[in-house]
Parts: sequence; structure tokens; C-alpha cells
Amino acid sequence: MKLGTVGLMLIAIASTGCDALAPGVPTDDEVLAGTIEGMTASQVGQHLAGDEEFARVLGFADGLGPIFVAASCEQCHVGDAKGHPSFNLTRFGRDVGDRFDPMISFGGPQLQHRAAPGYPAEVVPAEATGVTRLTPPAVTGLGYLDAVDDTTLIRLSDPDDADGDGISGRLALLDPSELIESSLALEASQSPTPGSQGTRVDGRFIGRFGKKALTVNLLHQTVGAYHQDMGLTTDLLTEDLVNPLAGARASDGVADPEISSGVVANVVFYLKTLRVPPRRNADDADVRAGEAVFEEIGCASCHVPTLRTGRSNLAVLDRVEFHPYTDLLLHDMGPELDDGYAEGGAGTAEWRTPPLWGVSLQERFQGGQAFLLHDGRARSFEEAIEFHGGEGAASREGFRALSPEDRVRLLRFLESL
Ligand code: HEC
Ligand code: HEC
Ligand SMILES: [Ca+2]
Ligand SMILES: [Ca+2]
Ligand SMILES: [Ca+2]
Repeated sequence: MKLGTVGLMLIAIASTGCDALAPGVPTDDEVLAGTIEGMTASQVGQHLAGDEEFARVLGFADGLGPIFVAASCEQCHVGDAKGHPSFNLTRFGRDVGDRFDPMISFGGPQLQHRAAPGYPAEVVPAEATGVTRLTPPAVTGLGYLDAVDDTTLIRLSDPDDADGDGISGRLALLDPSELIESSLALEASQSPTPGSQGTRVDGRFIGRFGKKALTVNLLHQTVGAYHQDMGLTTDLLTEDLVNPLAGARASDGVADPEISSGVVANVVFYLKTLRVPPRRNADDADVRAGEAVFEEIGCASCHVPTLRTGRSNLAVLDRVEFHPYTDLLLHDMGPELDDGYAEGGAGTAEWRTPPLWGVSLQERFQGGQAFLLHDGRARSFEEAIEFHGGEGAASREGFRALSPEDRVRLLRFLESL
């Protein structure tokens, strides 16, 4: 967990004297983790309780598995930051003409490549036509994104490109399921304005978290992570995940649910109340000029600089303006980023715009080298921009056409995020 990393560094400094402070030690505005300011003492208490669960390493006696990917949230989301590609999740499926088949009978769509002793782990079947690898995203600032009203997302979307700018952000529309409806109902029961989330569009629900916007809120995302990434059951997903190719349904012998609703609530609260990654040098002249370039060449059409939350039962998240640099919508990014894998409301080339806040703080947590885009394939901002095809192609052309000075300014701006 965050205190772990920073704490160890501080111990190292204390034992070697102040000279060690020079390089490598993050200052407060470089550390991602931390609480939103202005919370009550009891809210900070719940945040810390959730932090502990987020970091907790679970074992087979706790219900880990029988098949799983990692043993704690924090193993993938180290320091609440973007993770290293060695912790990528793998998902697969196949194109069967009229639709994309998630290959449930082969253990799809998500690969669990680890298993309890004596139990068979999964492998990607040869029949899969689409395989995608997903790098763990940072989890900071997500409470703000969770608190945005559906109506804001509906207003931002432009599926038919009515304004003719070549960009047609789409809502990720998810077919109703018991899991989605219970996740929405549970959250709505705590909200002052039930209905700010859970709007039905053509009978379907709006996805907002995950790289293809597969989940409707942080509760849905959290129970899904426990289940799919760790093999842990909860009140909302009560049946253990098994390898369908393992023959008879083996149980892990641990009573379900393995994770209590109290723990889930604390983890969700933790995610909701992680602060926004701090900016650096935001008032620098080049950085400001770079932000203007970012808008001029159309980056800001998808990486929307400013959003506002709706009503929230948490005062710190109630109707506040914030700067995520995302529209939370799906965009067709062209063949450049098409892994042949579709899920939820998103096609194979579609990805939800990732927030850019904190984007330049991540490499420290990824082993000193940045791994950008959904699978970590880009090692620099320039490389990431070069992969922008489809709806992103016009802004890529805009980037290529920049004068050397403006290009540097744009990069300075990204480095300030
Ligand atoms: C094996 C690695 C791994 C583990 C373990 C894991 N995650 Fe994740 N997490 C990911 C990846 C990869 C994604 C992107 C998934 C997607 O796009 O659907 C993700 C996505 C998320 C998101 C959505 C972020 C966003 O911006 O949309 C949240 C929130 C999250 N995880 C929380 C958790 C919590 C809470 C746990 C523990 C219960 C957990 N994760 C366990 C790898 C992991
Ligand atoms: C059409 C919408 C759109 C436009 C326009 C756009 N982006 Fe993106 N951007 C995305 C999407 C979607 C992704 C995620 C793609 C993926 O993960 O494969 C992304 C990813 C990125 C990333 C990597 C983020 C990360 O966490 O890995 C950076 C950096 C970035 N964009 C910067 C820019 C810049 C700079 C511009 C303008 C030159 C721009 N984008 C224009 C949609 C857009
Ligand atoms: Ca289990
Ligand atoms: Ca599986
Ligand atoms: Ca069990």
C-alpha cells in the first residue's frame, strides 16, 4: 500500500541521513495516494479501513481462488497508481459473425492463469480470435467520476457526430443484469437523489468504469474485481469462479460470501475518497500555452478538462468542479488500437477515454518507465499519441503538424498533469 512504499523510503532516508533525500524521493505533490481534503474524522476512519482491505493479501483459507489472477487489489494497483504490464489482465473471446462470443464455456472472457494447489488454472484457448491485455489503471480521483450525473454523460455524447468535428463519443450501454441492478440500487439507497445514476437509455444502463466502460459504478467494479481478479465471493456475486474445463464444479471449501458487505463498502468508500492527483507547475507559461495547444488540436474534445459532480451524500463530492481530462465516453480509435476483443457496450476498436490526471506521475510506480495505453504498449506521450487512430486521427495529424516549440509546450502541459 502507499504508506508501505513511502514509509520504507522514509526509513531508508532516516538511516542514511539527509543526502539521500536528493533524488528519487517523491514530494507530497508526486505521491498519488491520499484522502480528499475536508473529510470528517469518521470519514477518514472509513477511508483508512478501506485502504487496509485494498492492501490485504488474501490466502486460500480466506477464499482466494480456486482460480485467480492476484491476491490483493494493491498487487496490481501499486500505490493506487497505474500498474506494471506484468500485472496485465488478459481477456479473450471470438468473433462469430453476427456477434462477439465471450467463450464462457472455455473460461472466458477473463483469464485466471493461477489456481489453488491441485486445481487447473486457465489458458487462452486456441479458438479465441480476439485477445486483449489490460494494464491496471490508477484508481485515484474516481469518486469524482462516480459522482457525475448520467445526464452529464448523455449531454457529452454525440453518437452521430451532430457537431461534425469527426468525434462521436458514445455512451457504453450495458444490457440489464441482476448484478447491475443491485449495484445501482445499493448505491442509490445511500444517495440523496436516486436517479442521478441508473438512467435507462433504450432499456440499457450507462457504463463508466473499466477501459471499455463495463461497469456502472465503483461498487459494481469492486465486486467484479474481487470475483474475477481474486476469486472472492461477495453478497452481490455469491458463487465461486471455477474453471469450466475442470470437470465437476469444485468448491474452494470456504463459505460464501468470502468478503463481507462491510469490507466491500469500506473499499468502495476508499476508492471514492482518494484525492485527485496533484498538478505541478500548472501556472508555468509554457504549460499554459501547451494546454491551449491541447484544445486547439482537438485533444480536449475527448480528454474533457472540466466536469462537475451531481448531488452526493459526501459533502466533499457534492456538486464540485474537477479536472479529469476525460468524457467517460467510448471512442472508435481505429485499427491502431483494435485487439479484436469486444465487451459490454464497446466494440473491438472502442475504448473509454482514460482520464489524464496524474498521467505523468505513473512511471515511478511502473518501475521507472511509463507504460501508456490500455496494454502499456506506448512508452512515451508521443508514442501514445501516434497510436490515436479513428476518431483520434485528426488530433494526431494536428500533433504531427505542430511547430517544434508548440510540441514542447504540449508535452510540458502533459508533464504537469
Ligand atoms: C490482477 C490485477 C488486478 C487486481 C487484483 C485488481 N485489479 Fe482493479 N483493475 C485491473 C485492471 C487491468 C483494470 C482495468 C479493467 C478493465 O478495463 O475492465 C482494473 C480496473 C479497476 C478499476 C476501474 C478504474 C477505472 O478508471 O475505470 C477500479 C476502481 C479497480 N480496478 C479497483 C480494484 C479493486 C477494489 C480491487 C480489489 C478488490 C482490484 N481492482 C483488483 C487490475 C487489477
Ligand atoms: C477521439 C477521442 C480522443 C482524442 C481526440 C484524443 N484522445 Fe487521447 N486517448 C483516447 C482514448 C480512447 C485513449 C485510450 C486508448 C487505449 O487505451 O488504447 C487515449 C489515450 C491517451 C493517452 C494515454 C493515457 C494512459 O493513461 O495510458 C494519452 C497520453 C493521450 N491519450 C493524450 C492525447 C493527446 C495529447 C491528444 C491530442 C493530440 C489526444 N489524446 C486526443 C481518446 C482520445
Ligand atoms: Ca473463492
Ligand atoms: Ca476465466
Ligand atoms: Ca467459496
